[in-house]
Amino acid sequence: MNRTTRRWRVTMGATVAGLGLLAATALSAQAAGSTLHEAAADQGRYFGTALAQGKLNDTQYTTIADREFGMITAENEMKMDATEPQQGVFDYSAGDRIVDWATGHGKQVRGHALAWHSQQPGWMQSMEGSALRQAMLNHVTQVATHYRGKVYAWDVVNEAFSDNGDGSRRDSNLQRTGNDWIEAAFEAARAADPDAKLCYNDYNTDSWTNPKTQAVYAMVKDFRSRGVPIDCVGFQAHFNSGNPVPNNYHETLQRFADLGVDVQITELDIEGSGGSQAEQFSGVTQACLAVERCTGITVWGVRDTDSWRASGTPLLFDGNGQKKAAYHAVLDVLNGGEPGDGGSATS
Ligand code: 9MR
Repeated sequence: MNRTTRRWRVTMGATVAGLGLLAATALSAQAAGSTLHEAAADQGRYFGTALAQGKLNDTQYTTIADREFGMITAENEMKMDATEPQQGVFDYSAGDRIVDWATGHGKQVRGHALAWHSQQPGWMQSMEGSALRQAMLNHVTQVATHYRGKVYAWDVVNEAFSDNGDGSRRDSNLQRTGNDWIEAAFEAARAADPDAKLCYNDYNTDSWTNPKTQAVYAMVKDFRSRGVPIDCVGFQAHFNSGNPVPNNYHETLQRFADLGVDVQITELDIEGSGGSQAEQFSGVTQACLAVERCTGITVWGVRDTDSWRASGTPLLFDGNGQKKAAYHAVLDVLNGGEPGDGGSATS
């Protein structure tokens, strides 16, 4: 029974018992999910955030994170430069701190990210060819093995497509090792951690008509048809006025889900403020709820001041840890039970 049903029954029961309208209203309010995590869980979804290990001593930060979120992504601590600072020398201290905090507070973890052109350690940046391919595969194997059993889903490969409008792969040292580097990374991740969901994660893949979206779709379709192990696609969802939530966002999520993969919103933030920001956050939330295989939403930070683009105030809590209009809008949609059409979310 979801919250909507329960609210209905609580309200009916209260009326029948003659408790009166006020009491019924109070019970109804109590029954709705009062946090993002709770309300999302009632919809069979998770609601998560990125955390930075350097802020785990900030009690305002951890209090909000503990109360509101059920899924944790390490903002930087599990990336290649953090986990393999020297070739063959692995450092899991910062990543472990995030994972320990998450599991200690009953949360799940999204792993981010095993293979990426960016945030490579210096030694890897200067590598190429088969030596780089081997080093990348060893990295994927070692890190996925270290975190085996602790990670719900991995961003196995991050941001491998270009933004130049022709749907091509992004040029990088990894891409130059051969077009099959992505599937090789997925195979290595599956062998190392058979139980984690393996995701491809990217940005600017929100509009169904964007050539980059189409190119990622074609890759996922190809992987599915050839049995390359891929379970999910992550949509980063970094929006601002120049890159608003598209009208066809729901269609994009649904088309990917129809390939037989889960879809997840992995790094959501929307620059702006007030009602217009709140409306866009609602639209994204509605779009996810409208797609059965959209398994959860992660926002990319806790307070506006924690954001990688803090000046755009793109998150759900202000710099004082107060809930913004966007927070209430997301919570209302999660509690609404009747998903709307994400296509209504325009900026
Ligand atoms: O939020 C992250 C920021 O602290 C780092 O400096 C930055 C370095 O590239 O990465 C940010 O996170 C990125 C994520 O890992 C991948 N998608 C884009 C995110 C925002 O830049």
